[in-house]
Amino acid sequence: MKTKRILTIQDISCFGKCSLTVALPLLSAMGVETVILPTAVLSTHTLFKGFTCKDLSDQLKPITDHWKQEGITFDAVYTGYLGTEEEIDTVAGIISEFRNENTLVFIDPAMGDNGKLYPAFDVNYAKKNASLCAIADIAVPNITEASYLTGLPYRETYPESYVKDMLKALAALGTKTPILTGVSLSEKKTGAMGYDSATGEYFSYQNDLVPASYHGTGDIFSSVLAGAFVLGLSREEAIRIAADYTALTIAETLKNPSKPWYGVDFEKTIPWLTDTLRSVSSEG
Ligand code: PXL
Repeated sequence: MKTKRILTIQDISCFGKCSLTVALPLLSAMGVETVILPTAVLSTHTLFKGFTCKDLSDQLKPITDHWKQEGITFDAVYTGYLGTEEEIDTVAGIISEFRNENTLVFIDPAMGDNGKLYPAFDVNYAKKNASLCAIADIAVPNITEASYLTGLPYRETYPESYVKDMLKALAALGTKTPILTGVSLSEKKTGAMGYDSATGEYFSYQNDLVPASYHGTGDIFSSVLAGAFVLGLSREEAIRIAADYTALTIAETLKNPSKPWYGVDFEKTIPWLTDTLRSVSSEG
Protein backbone atom coordinates (compact mmCIF):
# COMPACT_ATOMS: atom_id res chain seq x y z
CA MET A 1 0.00 0.00 0.00
CA LYS A 2 1.22 3.51 -0.80
CA THR A 3 2.51 5.32 2.28
CA LYS A 4 -0.09 7.73 3.62
CA ARG A 5 0.96 11.31 4.24
CA ILE A 6 -0.42 13.46 7.05
CA LEU A 7 0.16 17.14 7.76
CA THR A 8 0.02 17.98 11.45
CA ILE A 9 -0.27 21.60 12.54
CA GLN A 10 0.51 22.39 16.19
CA ASP A 11 3.19 23.95 18.38
CA ILE A 12 6.57 22.54 19.35
CA SER A 13 6.95 22.54 23.11
CA CYS A 14 10.67 21.74 23.22
CA PHE A 15 10.44 20.08 26.64
CA GLY A 16 7.28 18.46 27.96
CA LYS A 17 6.17 15.67 25.60
CA CYS A 18 3.03 17.04 23.98
CA SER A 19 1.82 18.36 20.61
CA LEU A 20 4.46 17.87 17.87
CA THR A 21 7.01 16.04 20.02
CA VAL A 22 4.36 13.35 20.52
CA ALA A 23 2.58 13.46 17.14
CA LEU A 24 5.70 13.17 15.00
CA PRO A 25 7.26 10.09 16.64
CA LEU A 26 3.94 8.28 17.04
CA LEU A 27 2.69 8.87 13.50
CA SER A 28 6.08 7.95 12.04
CA ALA A 29 6.15 4.76 14.11
CA MET A 30 2.71 3.94 12.73
CA GLY A 31 4.16 4.10 9.21
CA VAL A 32 2.56 7.40 8.24
CA GLU A 33 4.73 10.01 6.50
CA THR A 34 4.40 13.00 8.81
CA VAL A 35 4.79 16.56 7.63
CA ILE A 36 4.87 19.16 10.41
CA LEU A 37 3.82 22.77 10.45
CA PRO A 38 4.98 24.26 13.78
CA THR A 39 2.81 27.18 14.81
CA ALA A 40 5.06 28.32 17.67
CA VAL A 41 8.18 27.23 19.53
CA LEU A 42 7.83 27.13 23.32
CA SER A 43 10.53 26.26 25.84
CA THR A 44 8.03 23.95 27.57
CA HIS A 45 4.27 23.45 27.46
CA THR A 46 2.18 26.10 29.19
CA LEU A 47 1.72 24.21 32.45
CA PHE A 48 5.29 25.11 33.40
CA LYS A 49 5.80 28.56 34.89
CA GLY A 50 7.85 31.07 32.89
CA PHE A 51 7.72 29.32 29.51
CA THR A 52 9.04 31.22 26.48
CA CYS A 53 7.06 31.35 23.25
CA LYS A 54 8.04 32.46 19.76
CA ASP A 55 4.98 32.72 17.57
CA LEU A 56 5.53 31.46 14.02
CA SER A 57 2.19 32.60 12.56
CA ASP A 58 3.91 34.73 9.94
CA GLN A 59 5.74 31.65 8.65
CA LEU A 60 2.69 29.48 7.99
CA LYS A 61 1.65 31.07 4.71
CA PRO A 62 5.16 31.20 3.13
CA ILE A 63 5.79 27.56 4.11
CA THR A 64 2.48 26.29 2.72
CA ASP A 65 2.80 28.47 -0.42
CA HIS A 66 6.11 26.73 -1.08
CA TRP A 67 4.47 23.31 -0.64
CA LYS A 68 1.77 24.33 -3.14
CA GLN A 69 4.44 25.33 -5.66
CA GLU A 70 6.08 21.94 -5.16
CA GLY A 71 2.76 20.16 -5.72
CA ILE A 72 2.84 18.53 -2.26
CA THR A 73 -0.46 16.91 -1.21
CA PHE A 74 -1.77 15.26 1.96
CA ASP A 75 -4.08 12.35 2.74
CA ALA A 76 -4.99 14.00 6.04
CA VAL A 77 -4.59 17.22 7.96
CA TYR A 78 -4.48 16.92 11.76
CA THR A 79 -4.52 20.05 13.90
CA GLY A 80 -3.85 20.25 17.64
CA TYR A 81 -3.08 23.06 20.07
CA LEU A 82 -3.12 26.39 18.21
CA GLY A 83 -1.98 29.64 19.82
CA THR A 84 -4.43 32.39 18.92
CA GLU A 85 -7.74 33.16 17.23
CA GLU A 86 -5.91 34.58 14.19
CA GLU A 87 -3.94 31.37 13.95
CA ILE A 88 -7.15 29.37 13.82
CA ASP A 89 -8.24 31.49 10.83
CA THR A 90 -4.91 30.94 9.10
CA VAL A 91 -5.12 27.20 9.72
CA ALA A 92 -8.69 27.05 8.38
CA GLY A 93 -7.37 28.74 5.22
CA ILE A 94 -4.55 26.20 4.89
CA ILE A 95 -7.03 23.33 5.26
CA SER A 96 -9.21 24.69 2.47
CA GLU A 97 -6.12 25.17 0.23
CA PHE A 98 -5.05 21.53 0.59
CA ARG A 99 -8.37 19.78 1.00
CA ASN A 100 -9.86 17.62 -1.74
CA GLU A 101 -12.67 15.05 -1.59
CA ASN A 102 -10.28 12.40 -0.19
CA THR A 103 -8.56 14.48 2.50
CA LEU A 104 -9.38 13.57 6.08
CA VAL A 105 -9.62 16.68 8.24
CA PHE A 106 -9.01 15.72 11.88
CA ILE A 107 -9.28 18.47 14.49
CA ASP A 108 -8.23 18.20 18.12
CA PRO A 109 -9.49 21.46 19.64
CA ALA A 110 -6.90 21.22 22.44
CA MET A 111 -7.72 24.06 24.83
CA GLY A 112 -8.65 22.71 28.25
CA ASP A 113 -9.27 19.91 30.71
CA ASN A 114 -10.98 19.22 34.05
CA GLY A 115 -13.64 21.86 33.41
CA LYS A 116 -11.15 24.69 32.70
CA LEU A 117 -9.45 26.28 29.72
CA TYR A 118 -5.62 26.17 29.59
CA PRO A 119 -3.97 29.37 30.91
CA ALA A 120 -3.41 30.87 27.44
CA PHE A 121 -7.10 30.78 26.38
CA ASP A 122 -10.44 32.54 26.93
CA VAL A 123 -14.03 32.04 25.79
CA ASN A 124 -13.46 33.94 22.53
CA TYR A 125 -10.73 31.50 21.63
CA ALA A 126 -13.12 28.65 22.41
CA LYS A 127 -15.75 30.16 20.08
CA LYS A 128 -13.20 30.45 17.30
CA ASN A 129 -12.24 26.82 17.83
CA ALA A 130 -15.88 25.88 17.28
CA SER A 131 -15.61 27.35 13.77
CA LEU A 132 -12.64 25.06 13.09
CA CYS A 133 -14.53 22.02 14.38
CA ALA A 134 -17.33 22.99 11.99
CA ILE A 135 -15.16 22.07 8.99
CA ALA A 136 -13.86 18.81 10.51
CA ASP A 137 -14.51 15.31 9.27
CA ILE A 138 -13.50 14.16 12.75
CA ALA A 139 -13.15 16.35 15.86
CA VAL A 140 -11.97 14.94 19.18
CA PRO A 141 -12.73 17.25 22.09
CA ASN A 142 -12.71 16.07 25.68
CA ILE A 143 -15.79 16.91 27.76
CA THR A 144 -14.35 20.24 28.96
CA GLU A 145 -13.61 21.33 25.39
CA ALA A 146 -16.96 20.08 24.11
CA SER A 147 -18.77 22.06 26.76
CA TYR A 148 -16.91 25.25 25.74
CA LEU A 149 -17.56 24.46 22.05
CA THR A 150 -21.27 23.79 22.43
CA GLY A 151 -22.27 25.88 25.44
CA LEU A 152 -23.66 22.76 27.18
CA PRO A 153 -22.79 22.50 30.88
CA TYR A 154 -19.64 20.69 31.97
CA ARG A 155 -20.32 17.69 34.18
CA GLU A 156 -17.97 15.35 36.01
CA THR A 157 -20.51 12.55 36.28
CA TYR A 158 -23.24 11.96 33.76
CA PRO A 159 -25.50 9.41 32.13
CA GLU A 160 -24.96 8.18 28.55
CA SER A 161 -27.69 10.56 27.36
CA TYR A 162 -25.47 13.55 28.34
CA VAL A 163 -22.68 12.22 26.09
CA LYS A 164 -25.12 11.64 23.23
CA ASP A 165 -26.55 15.16 23.59
CA MET A 166 -23.03 16.59 23.56
CA LEU A 167 -22.17 14.60 20.42
CA LYS A 168 -25.33 15.81 18.68
CA ALA A 169 -24.51 19.40 19.63
CA LEU A 170 -21.01 18.98 18.18
CA ALA A 171 -22.51 17.58 14.98
CA ALA A 172 -24.85 20.58 14.88
CA LEU A 173 -21.74 22.82 14.74
CA GLY A 174 -20.85 21.04 11.48
CA THR A 175 -18.46 18.25 12.53
CA LYS A 176 -19.25 15.12 10.49
CA THR A 177 -18.02 12.64 13.09
CA PRO A 178 -17.44 14.09 16.56
CA ILE A 179 -15.66 11.77 19.00
CA LEU A 180 -15.75 12.69 22.67
CA THR A 181 -12.72 11.61 24.67
CA GLY A 182 -12.33 10.87 28.36
CA VAL A 183 -15.89 9.54 28.49
CA SER A 184 -16.69 7.32 31.44
CA LEU A 185 -19.86 5.28 30.93
CA SER A 186 -19.52 3.27 34.14
CA GLU A 187 -17.50 3.32 37.31
CA LYS A 188 -13.75 2.59 36.89
CA LYS A 189 -14.05 2.69 33.10
CA THR A 190 -13.08 5.33 30.57
CA GLY A 191 -12.86 5.67 26.83
CA ALA A 192 -14.42 7.48 23.90
CA MET A 193 -17.77 7.72 22.18
CA GLY A 194 -18.44 8.96 18.66
CA TYR A 195 -21.39 9.85 16.49
CA ASP A 196 -21.61 9.45 12.74
CA SER A 197 -23.91 12.30 11.71
CA ALA A 198 -24.42 10.83 8.22
CA THR A 199 -25.96 7.58 9.52
CA GLY A 200 -27.03 8.62 13.04
CA GLU A 201 -24.95 5.76 14.51
CA TYR A 202 -23.07 6.00 17.81
CA PHE A 203 -19.91 4.00 18.50
CA SER A 204 -17.90 3.70 21.68
CA TYR A 205 -15.11 1.91 23.44
CA GLN A 206 -14.44 1.66 27.15
CA ASN A 207 -11.42 0.22 28.93
CA ASP A 208 -10.33 0.10 32.56
CA LEU A 209 -9.59 3.49 34.07
CA VAL A 210 -5.94 3.74 35.10
CA PRO A 211 -6.12 5.92 38.21
CA ALA A 212 -3.66 8.65 37.22
CA SER A 213 -3.75 11.80 35.17
CA TYR A 214 -0.80 13.07 33.16
CA HIS A 215 -0.28 15.95 30.82
CA GLY A 216 -0.13 15.14 27.10
CA THR A 217 -2.32 12.06 27.13
CA GLY A 218 -4.90 13.83 24.94
CA ASP A 219 -2.20 14.37 22.31
CA ILE A 220 -1.19 10.70 22.53
CA PHE A 221 -4.79 9.57 22.02
CA SER A 222 -5.38 12.01 19.14
CA SER A 223 -2.15 11.21 17.32
CA VAL A 224 -2.80 7.47 17.39
CA LEU A 225 -6.45 7.95 16.45
CA ALA A 226 -5.57 10.24 13.52
CA GLY A 227 -2.91 7.76 12.38
CA ALA A 228 -5.32 4.82 12.62
CA PHE A 229 -7.96 6.66 10.56
CA VAL A 230 -5.52 7.70 7.85
CA LEU A 231 -4.28 4.09 7.67
CA GLY A 232 -7.88 3.11 6.90
CA LEU A 233 -8.78 1.23 10.09
CA SER A 234 -12.46 1.06 10.96
CA ARG A 235 -13.65 3.63 13.49
CA GLU A 236 -14.20 0.86 16.07
CA GLU A 237 -10.62 -0.45 15.64
CA ALA A 238 -9.24 3.09 15.60
CA ILE A 239 -10.78 4.15 18.93
CA ARG A 240 -9.92 0.80 20.54
CA ILE A 241 -6.23 1.04 19.59
CA ALA A 242 -5.98 4.72 20.56
CA ALA A 243 -7.68 4.14 23.94
CA ASP A 244 -5.73 0.96 24.73
CA TYR A 245 -2.43 2.60 23.77
CA THR A 246 -3.17 5.62 25.97
CA ALA A 247 -4.16 3.44 28.96
CA LEU A 248 -1.10 1.21 28.55
CA THR A 249 1.16 4.27 28.36
CA ILE A 250 -0.34 5.78 31.53
CA ALA A 251 0.11 2.45 33.32
CA GLU A 252 3.73 2.30 32.15
CA THR A 253 4.36 5.88 33.34
CA LEU A 254 2.95 5.04 36.78
CA LYS A 255 5.84 2.59 37.21
CA ASN A 256 8.41 5.33 36.64
CA PRO A 257 10.09 6.10 40.01
CA SER A 258 10.87 9.69 38.98
CA LYS A 259 7.11 10.34 38.64
CA PRO A 260 7.08 12.63 35.59
CA TRP A 261 4.04 14.92 35.83
CA TYR A 262 4.70 16.79 32.63
CA GLY A 263 4.32 13.98 30.12
CA VAL A 264 4.01 10.22 29.67
CA ASP A 265 6.56 7.53 28.85
CA PHE A 266 5.17 6.77 25.40
CA GLU A 267 8.63 5.76 24.12
CA LYS A 268 8.32 2.50 26.09
CA THR A 269 4.99 1.50 24.59
CA ILE A 270 5.70 2.16 20.88
CA PRO A 271 6.50 -1.55 20.29
CA TRP A 272 2.97 -2.47 21.48
CA LEU A 273 1.54 0.03 19.00
CA THR A 274 3.51 -1.25 16.01
CA ASP A 275 2.81 -4.91 16.92
CA THR A 276 -0.90 -4.20 17.30
CA LEU A 277 -1.10 -2.41 13.96
CA ARG A 278 0.73 -5.29 12.28
CA SER A 279 -1.78 -7.80 13.68
CA VAL A 280 -4.76 -5.66 12.65
CA SER A 281 -3.46 -5.25 9.09
CA SER A 282 -2.72 -8.99 8.75
CA GLU A 283 -6.29 -9.81 9.89
CA GLY A 284 -7.85 -7.30 7.52
O1 PXL B 1 -1.21 19.02 25.25
C1 PXL B 1 -1.79 20.17 24.79
C2 PXL B 1 -0.82 21.30 24.73
C3 PXL B 1 -0.06 21.51 23.61
N1 PXL B 1 0.80 22.54 23.48
C4 PXL B 1 0.99 23.40 24.50
C5 PXL B 1 0.29 23.24 25.68
C6 PXL B 1 -0.63 22.19 25.80
C7 PXL B 1 -1.40 22.05 27.03
O2 PXL B 1 -1.25 22.74 27.99
O3 PXL B 1 0.51 24.08 26.69
C8 PXL B 1 1.93 24.54 24.33
